[in-house]
Amino acid sequence: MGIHDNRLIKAAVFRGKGKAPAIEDVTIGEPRADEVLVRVVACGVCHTDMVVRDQLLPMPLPAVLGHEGAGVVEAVGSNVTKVAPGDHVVMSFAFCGDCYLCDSGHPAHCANILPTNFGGSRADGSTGITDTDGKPVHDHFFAQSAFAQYSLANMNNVVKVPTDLPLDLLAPLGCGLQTGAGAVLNALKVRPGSSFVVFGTGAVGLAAVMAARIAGATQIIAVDINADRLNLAKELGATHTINAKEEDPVTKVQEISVKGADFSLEASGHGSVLRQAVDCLGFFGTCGIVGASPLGSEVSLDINGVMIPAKRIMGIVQGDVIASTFIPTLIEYYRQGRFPFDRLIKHYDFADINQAIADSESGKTIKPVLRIGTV
Ligand code: CXF
Ligand code: ZN
Repeated sequence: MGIHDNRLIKAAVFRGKGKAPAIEDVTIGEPRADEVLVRVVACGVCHTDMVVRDQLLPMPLPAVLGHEGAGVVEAVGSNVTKVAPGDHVVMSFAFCGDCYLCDSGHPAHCANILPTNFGGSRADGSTGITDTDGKPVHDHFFAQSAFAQYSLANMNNVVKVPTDLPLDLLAPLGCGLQTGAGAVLNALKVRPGSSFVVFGTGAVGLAAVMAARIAGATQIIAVDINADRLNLAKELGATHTINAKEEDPVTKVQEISVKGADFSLEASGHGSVLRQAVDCLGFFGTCGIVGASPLGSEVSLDINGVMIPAKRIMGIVQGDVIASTFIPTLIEYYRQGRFPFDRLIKHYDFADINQAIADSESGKTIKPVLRIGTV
């Protein structure tokens, strides 16, 4: 399907705090000089979409969400040279490209990460989407708003991908999967022979398990309260699992690792779990935080229990990766059978977006991916 002359497309519009989206007819504008118009083929559903729907991370509504989009480049602005019409792309997170953090190779920790991803518009306040009443709809969520047939991405956040792999497989690489894998391989730099514990076995946590095996960790411990997911974690590389409903994970990790864990990753978004992820570390152990919590969430720590064993706590956004190099690496691991992330995915029609969201929230589906268009 080509874009209609009047640029009328379908998009899932989130109109109120906590409310389910509805698919509406909206109009999308032309790409600006630094933008890429992408015909969206698929988009993953990530926990952060729900966090924003519920306004726990505020973004102005009504808005088109969706930030694990993948599709085919339809048109590019005059400054864009890295992709051309017809290219297959995965869209990832937005960053300003101008601040000292972007300059030092940490675009996921960009000083403008909140306005560029959650501002609900371009930097100048304009949106590319209007509803049937002619009113602007907030967009540019993660510079994509990909729960829609077309997306206005930025040249910064499109990653060219091979055309022989399906876009409805590759879509979630742009957020959840690179977050878990990047945390292990890039931020924590889990060492061969080390012990690694992940708290939370959603898409991020399971990506971390697969990455810990790639990194050569010899103890890979998955903690959750969902027995099915713990079984899947074992199939994907966990050497041990702990059901936190049945056993105390801190005691159990200390028993398994003897000296305490070298690395832990908090991927559940709960403060009480973060405390466990710190408590289970050994001397010089590092705990990474990737679970998104409501703004203002706090946790208490045993100060001497952190200081004396020289524990480290590391905040990690999007695995602190450069998406344009890390996503192709994950694709190579997939081809080699070392990162079988297809095991996490269940596909839904775009029209069933609310079922996909419900199945994600109930834990029935690990990574819902919406099929929005064809190649
Ligand atoms: C977010 C979490 C908050 C900062 C930006 C990235 N996660 C994406 O799903
Ligand atoms: Zn996400």
